[in-house]
Amino acid sequence: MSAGRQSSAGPDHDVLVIGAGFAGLYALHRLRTDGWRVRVLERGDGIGGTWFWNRYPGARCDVESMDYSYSFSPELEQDWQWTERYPAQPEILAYLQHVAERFDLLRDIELGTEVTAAEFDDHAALWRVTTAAGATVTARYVVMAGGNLSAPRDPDIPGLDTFAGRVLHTARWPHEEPDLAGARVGVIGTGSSGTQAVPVLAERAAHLTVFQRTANFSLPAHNQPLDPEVAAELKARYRDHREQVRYSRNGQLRAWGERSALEVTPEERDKEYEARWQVGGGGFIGAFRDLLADERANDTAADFVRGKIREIVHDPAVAERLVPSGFPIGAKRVTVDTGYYATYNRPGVELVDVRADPIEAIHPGGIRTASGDDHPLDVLVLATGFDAMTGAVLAIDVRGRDGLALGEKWAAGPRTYLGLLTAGFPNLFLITGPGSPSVLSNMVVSIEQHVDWVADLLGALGERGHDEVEARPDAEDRWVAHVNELSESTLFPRGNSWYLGANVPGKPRVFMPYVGGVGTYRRHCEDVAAQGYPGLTTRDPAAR
Ligand code: NA7
Repeated sequence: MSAGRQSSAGPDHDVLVIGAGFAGLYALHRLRTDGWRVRVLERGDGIGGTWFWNRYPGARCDVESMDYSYSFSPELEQDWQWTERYPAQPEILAYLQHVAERFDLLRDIELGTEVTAAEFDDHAALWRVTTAAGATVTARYVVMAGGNLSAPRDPDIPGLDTFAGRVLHTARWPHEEPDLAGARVGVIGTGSSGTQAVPVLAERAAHLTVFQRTANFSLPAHNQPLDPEVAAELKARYRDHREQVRYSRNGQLRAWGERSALEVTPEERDKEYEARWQVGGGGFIGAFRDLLADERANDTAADFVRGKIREIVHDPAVAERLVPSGFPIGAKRVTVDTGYYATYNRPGVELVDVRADPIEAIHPGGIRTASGDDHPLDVLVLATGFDAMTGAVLAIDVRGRDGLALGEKWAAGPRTYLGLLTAGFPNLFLITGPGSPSVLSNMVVSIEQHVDWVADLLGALGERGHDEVEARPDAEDRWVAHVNELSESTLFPRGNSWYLGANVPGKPRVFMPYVGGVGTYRRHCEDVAAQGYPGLTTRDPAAR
């Protein structure tokens, strides 16, 4: 590629990348290889993004390790050895550190640098980016690689700041592991983070109280050491495998059932569910083609999991509290756990249903619920989730053409073209932004696809001699309508989930990810590029 030629005058950098997780690291590598002068600004004191911050006990990816890894380097994928079927947080972080060193990325990353504002200068066609330390840097292009689940949320519960013990958020877990021996620990939240942390916290604490507002569907991971022979066999055909993954439904090669759950006998159905339950992981939800489209089909899968919960949990009253109801399985993110339900059979583990008996207040000694019950605690763990998908981008005061604030433009929900650009904000790219498969996919696959698409676009722009690119409002409108229409044909919007912004008071309820599948989406993006980017306007610097 012959980029970088626009770099001689003007901005400090060709490209500023915000965030040094999976997305930022690959963006730096790819764009720098293409000849651009790239700088990465990262808020954390280390690289790794999600995996730098979410170091709570039990933190593990719910995508298998051989797939949750970069595909851009055949040598890297051959050299790196994963040790478990599902990678734990320390191993992912070690992998990213290896990648950063192997590709000499660290020299272009500024750690401990939080971006607070980014303003587009119409006249000069560049972005002026401000950091929390007050520094200003300029760049022609900005790549938002701050992650989909990186703006943690504290619960809005009175008295949180009066708690006398230690408060730990799963997404800001301390680097020095807290000693919980002898402690009475409370956990608020039973999403993926809570569900993964609870079994490990139960082993470490003297007493564990879990405060559950919504019972979630959780599937066993059946995590195990990765058999070196299985890994070697996959490595022998890794290139083909990666290619198939790129055009798959969700960035993982799963067997997606082609039958309807309603066209088979109850026995056949249960046999299929049981087989998938035994395999473990999220593939359960692909047992039949209509589980996320038809409520009656969905009920059969939900009932199967409810039966499993009742089987695993000895105390029937506790089991009933853990049985989810009121939303389809899969409409809220299904969690993938290791021994979650069985943890409630341990002595010293208590489940409080705060939907039935809401938390009234946190006080210095613990948590009091509306019924007057008091739960004394020494440590309070918040597994209360994130302002998902838009939180990290909107935490920055982003201003586009004519000073338009992104927060204003997205006041009724995020609007993007392909989840990659947003009209009125030239030269700004969103990696795995709302309107793309993002959180419904294997993130690494989607990240690589987005970074490559942006890099190819910048290359094409350079060839035209242009240095400004922007989504056309009409193309964006059509994309937003398409994304909405697709999600409305599924059960997803019925989940009241963070996919919809439902966990953040006041956040507009818009189903944010693209549900049409990773392969379909990729083909669409490829077509857009092959047709010369009809949804974009590009500009010649001479016209300024
Ligand atoms: P989630 O999935 O958003 O889970 C947050 C949990 O915290 C969920 O159970 C919430 O209950 C609960 N919560 C939030 N606020 C409160 C208050 N005020 N009171 C009681 N309970 C509360 O976040 P995670 O970190 O677990 O997972 C996020 C994603 O990261 C995950 O899906 C993977 O993709 C990785 P609610 O359901 O809202 O009733």
